Amino acid sequence: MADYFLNIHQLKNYIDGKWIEGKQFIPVINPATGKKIVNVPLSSEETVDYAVSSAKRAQKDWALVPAPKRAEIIYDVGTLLKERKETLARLLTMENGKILEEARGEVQEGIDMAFYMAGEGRRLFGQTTPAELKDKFAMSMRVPVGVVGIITPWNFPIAIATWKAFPAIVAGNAVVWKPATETPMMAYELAKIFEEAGLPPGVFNVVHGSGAVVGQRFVHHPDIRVISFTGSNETGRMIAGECGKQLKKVSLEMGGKNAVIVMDDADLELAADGIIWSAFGTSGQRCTACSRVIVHENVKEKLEERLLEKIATLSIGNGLDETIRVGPIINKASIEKIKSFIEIGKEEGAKLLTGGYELTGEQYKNGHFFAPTLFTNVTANMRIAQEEIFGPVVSIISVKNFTEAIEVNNSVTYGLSSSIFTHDVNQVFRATRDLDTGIVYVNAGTTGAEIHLPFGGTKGTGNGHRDSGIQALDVFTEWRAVYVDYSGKLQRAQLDVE
Ligand code: UN1
Repeated sequence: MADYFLNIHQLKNYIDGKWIEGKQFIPVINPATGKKIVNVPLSSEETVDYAVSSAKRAQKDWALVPAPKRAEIIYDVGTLLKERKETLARLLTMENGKILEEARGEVQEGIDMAFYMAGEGRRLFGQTTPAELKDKFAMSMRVPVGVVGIITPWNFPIAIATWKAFPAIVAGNAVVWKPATETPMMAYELAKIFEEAGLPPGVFNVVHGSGAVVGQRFVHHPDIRVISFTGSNETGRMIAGECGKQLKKVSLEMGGKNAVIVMDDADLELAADGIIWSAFGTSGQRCTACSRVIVHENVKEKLEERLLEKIATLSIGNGLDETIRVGPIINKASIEKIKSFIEIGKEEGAKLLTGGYELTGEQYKNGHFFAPTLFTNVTANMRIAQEEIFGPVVSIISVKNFTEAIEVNNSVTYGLSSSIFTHDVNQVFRATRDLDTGIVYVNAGTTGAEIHLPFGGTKGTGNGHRDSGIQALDVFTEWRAVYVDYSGKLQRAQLDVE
């Protein structure tokens, strides 16, 4: 792997099929070791404008390529991703920190998305429907929107980009992508793959840089007709406000405060495994991470014992070491945010069961690591139970019954993922009806969404759109209604009723 970096010290933007040098740069730091990986450009508004004009030009021809042919390129992209899975996973661990096993899983999401969307090239179904007049044909069809702006976070640097870019491209759009500056290597690799797969220049473009410059320009550029964003609630609201003024379509996915509910009939061993995996996997830095456990009071203590036993076995360190179960936190600012929530939890009167501190020993000194943390005796309205911490911190809230469990789950402003552990079939169906989240799991943790189902949530998690699944196509296409009158005379809808 060391050799890999000898040739690249500085990443470039990928625009119109060309690699464009940047002018200003910031370093990309491995969060486990503190070592610099590469420099990433901080691009200007002019660079965005260049990318958008290239995309606009390329999109005209791309939209005329038959969808099954467009999809063949996505299929080839999937094949290349599959061939390079291990290299990509290692790079991903280096730039993001997630353990290798999870990094492989994330690359696999991209591979799955490629093959799924490649199939969509031969579907992209519209509807035919009877017309109300004689000798008249009616149908609806999807048409591309034009140039799509994609803004993605550092916590899933490749999977989320594929959820957005692949459906957009299969549907006949051109893409301009701003990856997170913390994790630009996946963008570099994906651009190379698109180039090798033979995607025409300008259909897929990468512009590195900050949200304040590149992201802002995406939002304001009149020729970007759709913004698909995953990131913080605060930024998402700003984007939505601006896009609203411009009547620009915008799809937002902005995190969660996801809970696992454990009822008193649950398999506690399984529930504890589900909680550990979804709370401390990716060090809790997932939109879908479990950050609340809502437990029936009868089994609270037993569950806590099991969680403590399991936490004690978690090895923390550099994710490239295959024995490690929990990797680093992305950067110092995130560590500070997590620490501040530990203080808030204590002040609010929650009891710290384990963790609550940054790891500082010799092996941790150059990176950013935080101990898996459990708070108990938390009440539903405490800030630690309401706000997204984005780290390995779980709040345990005890409840008296099922109804209260559902109420507590739904008491947050987010609505991404939820889970219930129970064997009672009535509770299972009530929960799937009443949990106010876009994703519901039964007898599994809150993470692990599959790419052929819609991903997204209710309330403050989004604005009604979904990533991945067939539903992603609704973000990247307009519906067109088409009427063909073959009667040879003027027929007037709604008037010629006889
Ligand atoms: C995210 O955290 O933004 O369901 C995405 C999951 C993953 C995707 C998470 N498949 O946890």
